[in-house]
Amino acid sequence: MRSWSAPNISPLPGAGLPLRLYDTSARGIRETSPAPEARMYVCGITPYDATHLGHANTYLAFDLVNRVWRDAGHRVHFTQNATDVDDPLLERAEQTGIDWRDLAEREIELFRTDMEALRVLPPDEYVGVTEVVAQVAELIGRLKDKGATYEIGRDVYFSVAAAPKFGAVSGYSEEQMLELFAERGGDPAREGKRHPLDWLLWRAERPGEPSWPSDFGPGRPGWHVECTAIALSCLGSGFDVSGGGSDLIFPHHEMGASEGHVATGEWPFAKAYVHAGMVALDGEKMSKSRGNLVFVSRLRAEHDPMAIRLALLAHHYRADWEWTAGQIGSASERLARWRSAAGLPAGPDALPVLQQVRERMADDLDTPGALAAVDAWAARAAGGEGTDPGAPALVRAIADTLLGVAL
Ligand code: 5CA
Ligand code: ZN
Repeated sequence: MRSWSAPNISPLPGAGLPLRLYDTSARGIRETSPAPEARMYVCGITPYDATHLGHANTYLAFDLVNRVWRDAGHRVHFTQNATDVDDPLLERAEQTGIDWRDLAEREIELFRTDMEALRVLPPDEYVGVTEVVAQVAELIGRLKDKGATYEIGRDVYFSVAAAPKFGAVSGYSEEQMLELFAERGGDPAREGKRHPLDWLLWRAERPGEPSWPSDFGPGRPGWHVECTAIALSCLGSGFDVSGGGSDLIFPHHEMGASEGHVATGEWPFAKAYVHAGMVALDGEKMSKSRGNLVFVSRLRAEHDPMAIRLALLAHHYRADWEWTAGQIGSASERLARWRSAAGLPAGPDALPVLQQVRERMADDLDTPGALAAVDAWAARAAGGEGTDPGAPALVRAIADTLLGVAL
């Protein structure tokens, strides 16, 4: 499908540093060492409601990965899906009387507008699952050929017993896995399963539900296998970063990694699994199912999108944090201070700021540290320090290129 428009990026002098990121599967910070072309897959939205600040926070984190890699001289091959057919989407469509296709299209379009406003670099491939059902079915066929699947009625399941690396991504105990699987769309108690953690690959057609033809009969893809199929076809296995929010660690990324492994015989499926923290509102994770949401589109009606971006960047991407109304006010004030300083005819030398921002960002995307470096420069410039006429333009370029904030 159509992606969204790319913002301009100003070039920076010199080259950025190698990016270190916390890799969930390594349980520590590791240097990413991509080939000249870095490959990243970021799980996209299930488009049954508008983009909320939690989504935006997650997509900004991976936008920073993209920007830091580019600054370090890499080309970036970036793929994202949209889960445009799935139970929650079909349920919402049913409740609201809107055709599920129209609902998905409308929310995907709003998501594009939100991403554009927040200056998130677009993926090279933005893939709706409904566009690639045949490819997903083909991957399920490969898993079947490896003896990793079985059927309950006409539904096809992946057998966890066929996955030797299962557990390597999350490191969770079986007890934790069972709890999370039940919470996050799994069906541990279904009758006929060989193991409670076996997961659905293909859901056979049910009356009134959309379906596509396949070798296993008409139906639609299960959740995890869609991302595995899209990542494999666009990026191949062994890509650099698989990304999403921390609620995707298990089951989604765990199960996807095993599918990729069993289908290709190659491990790891992704070299690093990177997860953003959860944004909460009123003490609970912001989620479409709970309905405790702050929509990016609504916030945009009243605030500069660059202030929204700065409000999110003020938190480290891996932190879990709670949105409060005051944060947009502080971010707007910061934006005003930066704009005012970056509009001065001169300021203190900004090359040290470039070095500091590069160092902070390469260190597991330390955005609070990066913002502090720009704050310090802006305060000095506002105090009349420095006579470098090129400094304000360089600070604008740093904010733009590395932080995605247009001043
Ligand atoms: N379509 C699937 C991924 S294939 C999905 O999880 N969609 S989603 O719309 O529920 O979430 C989209 C992304 O936003 C995921 O990476 C998810 O981890 C992240 N996300 C959802 N809620 C929050 C939240 N409250 N805070 C931070 N990130 C969130
Ligand atoms: Zn996904």
